[in-house]
Amino acid sequence: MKKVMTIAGSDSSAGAGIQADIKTFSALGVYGTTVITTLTAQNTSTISDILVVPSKFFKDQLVTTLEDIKPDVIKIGVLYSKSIINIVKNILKNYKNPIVVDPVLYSGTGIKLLEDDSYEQFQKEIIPMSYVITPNLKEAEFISKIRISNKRDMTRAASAIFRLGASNIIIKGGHDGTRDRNVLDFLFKRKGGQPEQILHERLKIGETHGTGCNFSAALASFLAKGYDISESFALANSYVYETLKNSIKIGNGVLVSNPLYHMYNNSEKYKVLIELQDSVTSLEKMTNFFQLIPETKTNFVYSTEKPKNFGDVAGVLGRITNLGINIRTPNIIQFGSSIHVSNALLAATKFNSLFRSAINIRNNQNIIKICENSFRCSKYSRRNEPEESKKIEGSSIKWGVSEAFKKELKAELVYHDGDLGKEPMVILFGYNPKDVLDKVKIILQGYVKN
Ligand code: PXL
Repeated sequence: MKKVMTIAGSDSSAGAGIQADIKTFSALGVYGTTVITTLTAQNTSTISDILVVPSKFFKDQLVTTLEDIKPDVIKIGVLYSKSIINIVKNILKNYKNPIVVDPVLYSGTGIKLLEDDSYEQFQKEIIPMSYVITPNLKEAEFISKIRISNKRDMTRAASAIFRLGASNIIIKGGHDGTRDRNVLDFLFKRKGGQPEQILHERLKIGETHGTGCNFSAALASFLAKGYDISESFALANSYVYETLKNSIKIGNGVLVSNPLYHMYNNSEKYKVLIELQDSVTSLEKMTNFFQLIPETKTNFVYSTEKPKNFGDVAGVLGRITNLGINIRTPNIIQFGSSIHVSNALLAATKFNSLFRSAINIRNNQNIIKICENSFRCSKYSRRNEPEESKKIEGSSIKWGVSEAFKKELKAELVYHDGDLGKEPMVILFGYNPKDVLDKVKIILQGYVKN
């Protein structure tokens, strides 16, 4: 496994600093070691106190960790004091792998994270060690002493920072405080050429906490994995854009960016796909299931926890059909592939948030009789649907399922008897696909006997 060391401050609110770094390293599959410079007492609105780690102990952390675990890349964040800067410089002076320097001067909430009299030392000792330095616009202005209001200023600022000894410079446009629709980030490379730029639409989420740390930690991770500086810039940029889009409201202050979003989201979605696939396979093997497939065919869906929209509901692409007694499934299970049954499930979750799976089956008198004897059922009539709802594709079922649950909050099954040109239908709900399959089996047992 590739290894990245972060030398940075601890953030008790866990949005920035060491905590942001370790989340980012873990999400991107590299091993992170953490050498702590300062402890901050912090929340999403302010930093109330800062404790600088005693120099001797700081040095012990750095030396002991480095002796044993050799990082492929080192990331430097908050250093805070002259004494820490000097230790970092002395210990790392012969270190050959890339060093990513995030020149943190202030917290997003405006608290100083580098002592006034330490900046000179930082500029003299740390900037020249950097393989890449990642200032935001304000930091780039401070370091270069150039006010940046256009691309020419930006290029002049980069030249000034190169003169201080940086090898590559990434200037992040996200914090520029303007109302520009888009955000531009630039990579200036030591070897020259036009700067590389990446443009994103500005997210309307206000100030966020942790983004700068996530970016430099992601950059360090991609460099450690062997991507070059341009590739790492692009990859870190797109990663951070996602973490920003999925920022979370964790306290009363600013939003906190969410570097674990990809991991949670993808692993949960993966589990949903596997479980649904398993149950679809079992369904294919149920000898008599073909008798329950309606004219308009069946879909079988399963959602992530608390689904927000179709994108969170997996289903069978192209539906489950039958050819005579044989069940046919295209064997492609995808998120967003069902409209009607997903809509039914999304409506049902508003009344019972534990429902995550659903299937639609044929509605005839025998089936309804068995259902009414076995489950809590509720019924709606499509004839009562308001005109406005009829006009929107896919909204009938949402309306109907909601009506049915309003009548019977504990329903496990909802049906309607059709309308002109609309086939009558039964929709079964369950906590997971196996739960739905068990209900299907009960119906099938009664039905086949008949
Ligand atoms: O986002 C910069 C930063 C870095 N490190 C620590 C911080 C902050 C911002 O608050 O607290 C420890």
